[in-house]
Amino acid sequence: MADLQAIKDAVLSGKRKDIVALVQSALDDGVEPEVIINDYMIEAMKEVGARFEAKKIFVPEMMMAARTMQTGVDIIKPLLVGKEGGAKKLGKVLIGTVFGDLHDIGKNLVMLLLESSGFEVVNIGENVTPEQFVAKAREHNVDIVGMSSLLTTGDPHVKSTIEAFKASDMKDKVKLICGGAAVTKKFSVGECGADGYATDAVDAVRVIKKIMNIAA
Ligand code: B12
Repeated sequence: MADLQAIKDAVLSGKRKDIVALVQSALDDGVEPEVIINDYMIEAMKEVGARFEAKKIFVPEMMMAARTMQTGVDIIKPLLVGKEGGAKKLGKVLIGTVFGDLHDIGKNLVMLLLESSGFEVVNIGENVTPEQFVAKAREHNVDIVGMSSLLTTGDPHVKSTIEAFKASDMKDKVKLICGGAAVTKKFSVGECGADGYATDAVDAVRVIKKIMNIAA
């Protein structure tokens, strides 16, 4: 019988060596990959954040948890991405984490879910300047640009990235969507003028389909 709580505990305590066998055993028992990610690994990362905030753990522990989660996601990834096979792509999305921010787990999950939902995704990494966002969107001729921001110090960079798009030749070509723990709909859409905001990876797929007028 799959021990799903043990998956959560392994991420929480950064037991990277254990996660492979635990996730594999859950998959072998028929647990849906989405359930493992959403209900156990993401929940564990939320708890990690709360413990960090309460000064019960520090950056090294947070790093171990993040690496453990990434290792678990790597096992699940082929299963999710394989789902859409060679089907025609719904659209092209560029995704990156804003300047000054190195967090990538959430962004990579959004990418994974978009790919498994039939989108082509170009991942331009972390610590991306507004100029790089615009240049890469032009180079790859994308429909949507996703910005991830986990640090509240990233707010000005979210704003300046949106401004850079609005001042560029890309302004009528791409739609902009924001997400990440530091961003709100009020800030990104209301104050900065993004086209959309999503709370999590599932919501990101829903919002992007809505923006692109694709039936859910
Ligand atoms: C893991 C982690 C780290 C890891 C990152 C490893 C990695 N490879 O990403 C490490 C240890 C490196 C790290 C470093 C730091 N971190 Co940190 N980190 C976290 C932690 C615990 C979890 C983040 C995470 O991966 N969550 C799991 C994923 C699945 O969730 P998510 O990122 O929110 O993504 C989901 C949604 O937000 C959304 N989404 C995300 N991106 C996008 C993009 C788009 C387009 C869309 C539509 C949706 C979307 O969908 C995702 C999937 O569902 C958070 C706590 C938290 N609650 O967020 C702190 C947290 C973000 N970190 C914090 C801090 C302070 C730091 C450091 C400054 C610490 C330090 N003193 O050095 C550094 C900053 C380094 C830098 N320059 O970026 C603070 C930020 C506080 C603030 N108000 O700004 C937090 C909130 C912790 C806390 N409670 O204090 N961190």
